[in-house]
Amino acid sequence: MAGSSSQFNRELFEAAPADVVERAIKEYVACSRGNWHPAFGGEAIFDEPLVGFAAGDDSIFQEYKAIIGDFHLTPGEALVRHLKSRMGSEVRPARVTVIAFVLPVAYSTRLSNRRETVVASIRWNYTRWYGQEFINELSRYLVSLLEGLGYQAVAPELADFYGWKELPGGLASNWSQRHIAYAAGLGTFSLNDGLITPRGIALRCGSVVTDAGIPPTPRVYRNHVANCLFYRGESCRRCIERCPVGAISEHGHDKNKCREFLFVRQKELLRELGRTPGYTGSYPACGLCQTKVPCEDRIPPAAGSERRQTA
Ligand code: B12
Ligand code: SF4
Ligand code: SF4
Repeated sequence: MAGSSSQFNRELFEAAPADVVERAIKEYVACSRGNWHPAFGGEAIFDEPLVGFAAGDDSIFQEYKAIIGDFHLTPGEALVRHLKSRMGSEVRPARVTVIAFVLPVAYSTRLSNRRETVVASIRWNYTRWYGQEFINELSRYLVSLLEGLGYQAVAPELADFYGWKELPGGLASNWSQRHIAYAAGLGTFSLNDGLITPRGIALRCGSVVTDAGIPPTPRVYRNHVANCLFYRGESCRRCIERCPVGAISEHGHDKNKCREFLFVRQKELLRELGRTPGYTGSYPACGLCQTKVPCEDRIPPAAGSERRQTA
């Protein structure tokens, strides 16, 4: 009777698909050991996630081809590529939905990074390392959940078609998680490029594309930089001041400078500071511009009501 029980689950899913997916993601984040910092007594890597949905035929995905580049995939293109690699032939799904999730970095990690001025804290580095492994695990879980219900699903960042392009302004992937999260109503961009959500800018994010129909989340923000104080004309420069290499200015974020710091200069600095390679783990991080800033854990309130981050 496996068929009828999966039919039953599918009926439950179809009655409230957004609620089922949001709950599944939140429960997975709350319960999975993958969301434990192995080196810090099993403390959580991420807090409760935000979840949003976008329709695959939303015109914003075509706009991204102009904003980012022609190589940036629409959700439909991502799913078609996935189906082609699975079935060998071109299958066009009748509907396409993107599920986007934002994982806010836990308080203890943000606090540790607030204290840093030169390189990231070890907790922040381990969040880049184990946190990304957890995002991959969560994405695979979501895919198998949807496939178990009889839908097609793919996590584009884990697919063989995922890649980057080296543009003059810096690296750009063919599946930008922040742009996907923006399309799914989860936040806006900022002066330092980071996505600012109701849970702040100190986060990591991910997404899955499926042929299940899920109503889209409305985009409530005035424009694509509405959550950043600088673009609201409130003269915030905190992320500029936090960057150890001057990669942020009133003209925005210099990705090449940031990247050079992350992958080259930082190594020398860590040696000078006497830190072993284990300090960064498998991937160097930084994120000083995402901590001890007014947008760290919230959409910053208007001037006058701002609570300055201490410690
Ligand atoms: C390449 C990359 C980098 C590069 C370049 C960063 C960049 N800005 O693109 C380097 C190595 C420098 C880097 C550094 C970091 N990264 Co990085 N990186 C990526 C990666 C792999 C791809 C990003 C990408 O392709 N962007 C595409 C380009 C075109 O986007 P963009 O230039 O930012 O977009 C601008 C324009 O589109 C513009 N825009 C103009 N007009 C319009 C109109 C509309 C309507 C819209 C929507 C936008 C728009 O707005 C944007 C902001 O200015 C993603 C993972 C992924 N697959 O998405 C992670 C990712 C962006 N990185 C992340 C993080 C956390 C970091 C670091 C903090 C390192 C760390 N872990 O400690 C730093 C932060 C640097 C910074 N201030 O952004 C997070 C983002 C978290 C956040 N709050 O935004 C991501 C999403 C990883 C993840 N899975 O969570 N990263
Ligand atoms: S620190 Fe200020 S200027 Fe920088 S992203 Fe946050 S709100 Fe915008
Ligand atoms: S991640 Fe570090 S180097 Fe890059 S912009 Fe932010 S503070 Fe500067």
